[in-house]
Amino acid sequence: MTPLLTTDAIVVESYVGPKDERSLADDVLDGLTRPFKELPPKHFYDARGAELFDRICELPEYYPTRAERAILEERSADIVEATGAAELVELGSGTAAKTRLLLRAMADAGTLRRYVPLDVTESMVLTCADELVDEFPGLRVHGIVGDFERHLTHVPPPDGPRIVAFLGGTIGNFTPGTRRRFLRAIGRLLRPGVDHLLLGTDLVKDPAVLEAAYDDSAGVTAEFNRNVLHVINRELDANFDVGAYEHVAFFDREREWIEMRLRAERRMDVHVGKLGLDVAFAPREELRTEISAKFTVKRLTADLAASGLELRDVLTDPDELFALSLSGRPAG
Ligand code: SAH
Ligand code: AVI
Repeated sequence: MTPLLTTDAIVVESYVGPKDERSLADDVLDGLTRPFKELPPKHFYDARGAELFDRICELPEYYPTRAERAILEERSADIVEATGAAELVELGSGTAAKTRLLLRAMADAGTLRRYVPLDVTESMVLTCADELVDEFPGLRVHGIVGDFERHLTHVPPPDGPRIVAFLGGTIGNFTPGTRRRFLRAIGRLLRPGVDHLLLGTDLVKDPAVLEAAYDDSAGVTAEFNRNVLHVINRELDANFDVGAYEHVAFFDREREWIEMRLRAERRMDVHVGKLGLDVAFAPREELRTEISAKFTVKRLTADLAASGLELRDVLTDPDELFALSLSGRPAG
């Protein structure tokens, strides 16, 4: 662990370092040598990827952020009343833009004590810690720069009734088996009968609406998708011809998930210098970069139950595009 910042109100610890270059290296070695090439989505988010994601959230086609915000605007006070939360732990916190609505409701209820953001992007955790202690006098922030798949155990013990928030539909970026394992791991941060998980899930809907959200007319999602190749070029000394990969996004109706891929427009021979690895792409060969699962309440309930969590409430926006659910470990 490396301490990054310590003041009266803020502690920020980092659990990523040279070992995490390793994690990109392992993922590239493993993912690009498979019969069907694949990379995990966490490597999108360097500083440029985080900025592109912010732009995605503003796009007319990308409704999840606005829908989730609408629910939080309407229901944050109810969520705080139902949970009595004094502490908010947030996984994949990003800029914590929507989180402010929850923190405000906690402050208004007089319960707010601590915010614990966890994100892989260091600059995000540092900036939002700084901003939030200014915005909420008396708030303490314990920031964690880390990988939520590996570093959940570094979340400090609870300081009062806790909400663990996992917003934006990021849970949909896991494959189904990993998703349930991850929900179970989140459950270990919750005390039975006391703490809650607040989970954002995008809902199944018209495939045309879904596909437009992942293939916007301004091409921002395409840039976000290709950004992972820039990351590999820079971090692992590779020579992807980034512009020669086409953005592909489609809704898999059977699995009910969006899949994003990068399609090589011609034969490509890529060298990854730091790994001493040569990778060939056939013309039109595709590399899967992300899945984004869409949910029904039935599936959500089943996933939570399989992970030892009990659904308490499901909140949706007026158009039923997105759901925020509140769940917990059963008492006793
Ligand atoms: N919660 C915000 C941001 C969602 S974008 C919202 O709802 O708008 C996904 C966020 O998760 C990004 O900030 C990214 O840096 C972070 N992230 C992705 N994979 C991660 C991982 N494995 N560990 C920690 N953070 C991760
Ligand atoms: C972060 N995550 C929930 C986004 C999603 O919708 O799956 C990432 C994203 N990919 C393309 N656009 C946005």
